[in-house]
Amino acid sequence: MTSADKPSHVREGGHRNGEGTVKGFVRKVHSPHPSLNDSLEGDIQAFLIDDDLLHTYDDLTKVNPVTPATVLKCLQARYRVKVFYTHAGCTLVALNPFQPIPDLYTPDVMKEYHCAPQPQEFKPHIFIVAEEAYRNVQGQLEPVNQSLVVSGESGAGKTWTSRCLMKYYATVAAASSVVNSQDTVERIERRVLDSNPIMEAFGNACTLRNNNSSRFGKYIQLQLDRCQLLVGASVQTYLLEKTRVACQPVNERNFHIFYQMLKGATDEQRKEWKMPRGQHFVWLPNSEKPVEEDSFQETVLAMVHLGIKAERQRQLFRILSGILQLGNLDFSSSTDESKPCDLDEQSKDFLQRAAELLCVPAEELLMSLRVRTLKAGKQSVIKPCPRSECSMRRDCLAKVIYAQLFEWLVTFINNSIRADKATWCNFIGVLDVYGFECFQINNLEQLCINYANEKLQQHFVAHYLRAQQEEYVSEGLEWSFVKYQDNQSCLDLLEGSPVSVFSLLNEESRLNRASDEKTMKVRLEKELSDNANISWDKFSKQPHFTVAHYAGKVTYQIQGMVEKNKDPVPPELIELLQMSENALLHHIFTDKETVSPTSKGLSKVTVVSKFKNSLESLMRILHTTTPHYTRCIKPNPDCKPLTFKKEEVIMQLEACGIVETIHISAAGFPIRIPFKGFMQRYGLIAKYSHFKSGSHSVDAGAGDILRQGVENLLSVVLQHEAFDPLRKLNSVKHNSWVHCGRTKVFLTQLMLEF
Ligand code: AOV
Ligand code: MG
Repeated sequence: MTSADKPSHVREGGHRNGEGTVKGFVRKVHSPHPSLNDSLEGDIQAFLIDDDLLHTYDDLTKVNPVTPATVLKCLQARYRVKVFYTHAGCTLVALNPFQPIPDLYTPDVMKEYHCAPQPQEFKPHIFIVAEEAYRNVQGQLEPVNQSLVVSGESGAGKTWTSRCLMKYYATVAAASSVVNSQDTVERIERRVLDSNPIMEAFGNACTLRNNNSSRFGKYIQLQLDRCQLLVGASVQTYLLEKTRVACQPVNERNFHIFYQMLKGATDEQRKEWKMPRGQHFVWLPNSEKPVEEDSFQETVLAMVHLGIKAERQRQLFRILSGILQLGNLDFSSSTDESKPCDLDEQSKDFLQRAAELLCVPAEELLMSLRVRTLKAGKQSVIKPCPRSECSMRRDCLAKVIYAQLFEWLVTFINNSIRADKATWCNFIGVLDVYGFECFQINNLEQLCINYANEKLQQHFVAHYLRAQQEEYVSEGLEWSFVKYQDNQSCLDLLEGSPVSVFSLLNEESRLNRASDEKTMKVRLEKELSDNANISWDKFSKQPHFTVAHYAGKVTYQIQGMVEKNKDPVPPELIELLQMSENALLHHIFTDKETVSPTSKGLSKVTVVSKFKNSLESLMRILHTTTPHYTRCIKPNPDCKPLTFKKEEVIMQLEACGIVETIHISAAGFPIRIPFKGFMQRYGLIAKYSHFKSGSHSVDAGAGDILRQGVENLLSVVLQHEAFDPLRKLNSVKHNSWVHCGRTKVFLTQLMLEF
């Protein structure tokens, strides 16, 4: 490619593998790593490169020396000139611009990356990761499924990045023949993309950290056929934060879909949904706040594309509106304890509306909310509930409906986008979970979210930081071990056995004790104080515990945690919903496939047990794939455009172990090919190419003979004139680019590119 044909994305300075890399190319492991407390200025002085060139460093492994301060300075310099992606060895760092960047994600740019013989030569971009995974699917010897793991704290840009990745594949891997013009159902790529606005409308909400915060986790597998075309997809979701439906933290909002309805409904719909203009809904705080994701039309259009028929949509929106009406019910205590709680006139009106929208008898609805039925053998006794329990039942009804509706949607989406098993053979998985979060008040929701992030970090630690280095050692490579922060002890604290936060929570949940807060606190203190990741503030009056997560310390309040973990659903509520004449509501509470055991009110499976199991099965899938990591960084806590706060960024870099990653990548050999594969791949080339020395035998054999063969082959290949520039560039012996281990050949990226 001449410089004239190079698209704008081709690197200018070429600091990943061009001439400017001489210093950086000499692999050096700098340890111990200076910590944040070290003088930043001191580190900067040790910087061997010109400050003016800092922004040209496309790969942090080329920065010399690699310290938190130099990495930070480089990223800041790049951010200043609006360069948001930087390689960090095996990972890609993505800085959130917090403003739309025109021309960065257009289909033309996608095609340029896709068609490039060497996309790595282009400027760092999420599309390089996407393309690498896409090419990897074919595998060196056999096809391998790929996973794109996107991580970062809340608001860092994971969901945005996942959308970009999906758009990329929907563009470059489009199976253009699958067009269904007669039907309203759109072609598959469109449908896969349309699953996003629907899931975000129902599963995202405005929080203090992110106006479009994901309140569920998702792993979407993009299914590819033999020709690498996108033929379908399937989504797995993880623990929706359903408490938000009935209780929104101060200054936060409910799920987008409710506000979309409120804003986007036609007069006719308002009438049907009993949502007159100006009506206040208790469960819709901060409605006036303008949030970009409030496009009702977009959500409805996506539903149409996915094949959700008009009548189903009608049922769905009536249910949602029914939920909102429930939120306006206010019970007042009855003076006579033997009598059920009362409703004021206004509440009676909302009860009537809710009953109509949910298509259940108003009397039955009221009964299920304020009266408990105790079954003793064949007899049943009814007992009025105190006011607090009535409210709890009302909230529970809303939550169980919403959670089931969400599950139904996900199942519907899957049925609409999933390819027939016979048509696809490989997948690329995109993982986007809720990011690490720490609020003033944190409860079971944050504990689960942060636990999910610990699991992902552990996957990275185990797969990359630990396994890569262990492999060097076991393969007999000389290697000075890079120390890293292992978060295993935090995971042991949370989920380990025999005792952990989860095991104690589960025990307390099963015991059905009244004052569970205090006993929980005492047990945590007594049974887990050996673990250095847990602590308590002696002066705090609230029962709490503090966990030192890899991404920072979070204090969790214990109050309400055990109850949330039990997540009980009174059976009367389920019986009521099964009575509904709203076909969708009836369906989701009677259909065997969608009704989960918990919604029957029978199950003893706690929230954390279920979540732990689902994450473990996710980890098992991830382990069978080749992972690609993208670290999203939130450059400032206020989501301000183009604002870079050093303290914020360095904390995130340190938490995810970026410096250690760079050290291992810079000094390491990211490409490993088993001897046999190596011989199959390069043996022939060696035989038929014109080498300066052709006297070596390059035949494959077994065991040591095979290794000898590989060594011979390597020494032949390395004499080839193609490697002259590399030799000139770098006076170091060839074993810094390639190494022959016990069973594998280790190559640097650079070597493979030659
Ligand atoms: P998250 O997924 O990591 O948070 P998002 O992907 O929702 O964060 O990003 C937050 C906001 O940052 C988005 O709504 C965009 O406005 C902006 N943004 C992110 N990436 C880009 C980009 N590449 N270009 C322009 N704007 C961007 V959470 O879901 O809260 O953990 O639970
Ligand atoms: Mg998100």
